[in-house]
Amino acid sequence: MMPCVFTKRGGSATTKTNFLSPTREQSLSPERRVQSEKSWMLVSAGVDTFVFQKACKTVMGSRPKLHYLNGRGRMESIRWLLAAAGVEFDEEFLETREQFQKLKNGNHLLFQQVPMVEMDGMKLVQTRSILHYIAEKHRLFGNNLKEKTLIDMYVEGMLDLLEMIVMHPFSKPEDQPKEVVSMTEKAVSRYFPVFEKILKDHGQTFLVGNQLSLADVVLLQTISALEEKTTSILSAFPHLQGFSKKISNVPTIKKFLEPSSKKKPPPDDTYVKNVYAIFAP
Ligand SMILES: N[C@@H](CCC(=O)N[C@@H](CS)C(=O)NCC(=O)O)C(=O)O
Repeated sequence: MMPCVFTKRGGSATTKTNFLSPTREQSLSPERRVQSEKSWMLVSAGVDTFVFQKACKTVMGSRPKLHYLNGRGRMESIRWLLAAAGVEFDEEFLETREQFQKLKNGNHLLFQQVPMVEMDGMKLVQTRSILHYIAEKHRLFGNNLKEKTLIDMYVEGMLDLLEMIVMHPFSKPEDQPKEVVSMTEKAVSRYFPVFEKILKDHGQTFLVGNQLSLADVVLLQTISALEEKTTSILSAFPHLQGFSKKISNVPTIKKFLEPSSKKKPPPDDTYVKNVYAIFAP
């Protein structure tokens, strides 16, 4: 990406408008000087480089912007994935019903729902589609159709579990303990044995293709959310314990697991009240 400092908005072929002094320009590295020249060539060709560079940055280079509440919900897998991919992102938190209405009125939400992620000039919605786009873009979605399908199947299984976890804080308080028992039971009898066997059978660190993928990220997110409720949930799964440790140490993920990251805390009463205030009809 060419920096925007070399030419002034509306610079024309007859006026090479340069913000840098000749001495400063001389001090540039050869690469920066080539960039400067390229900018000058664009101006000569009648292209407004300021607008051109800004457009490039907006479409391809800028940080994704996440639109959701300041809480986990359906956005949390997307945060995990972006973090795992080493992508810095910004967040615009929905705090009021009016803000949500404004997004809807502005036709920013295809189906009038969030999560919505602005990236690469698009306004992406539907959690799974967003995950697929980011995973594909950052090579976290396998190397061939078979790997992609395995990753997709594993992720769908995890998202079924995560859906229960996402909805859990909205159940009646008296039903919540029973739900935790039921989630734990589902995890240890239906889902975790599958991943334990996969890891045991192929003996590799990652679930698919011997490299980090969306499936690893979503599985770790699910394990971590369930461990918050049932600390010993992995006790019968030695391979998943090893997996959890290794994936947590992938540098990008390790950083996301640090307290200062954009990872959200478990939902509390304030978050639940906010959700009702913003979304309830
Ligand atoms: N299938 C959609 C479901 C999105 C969804 O239900 N979003 C909720 C917030 S988590 C929402 O926007 N609710 C407001 C509404 O449906 O009017 C997805 O996975 O993104």
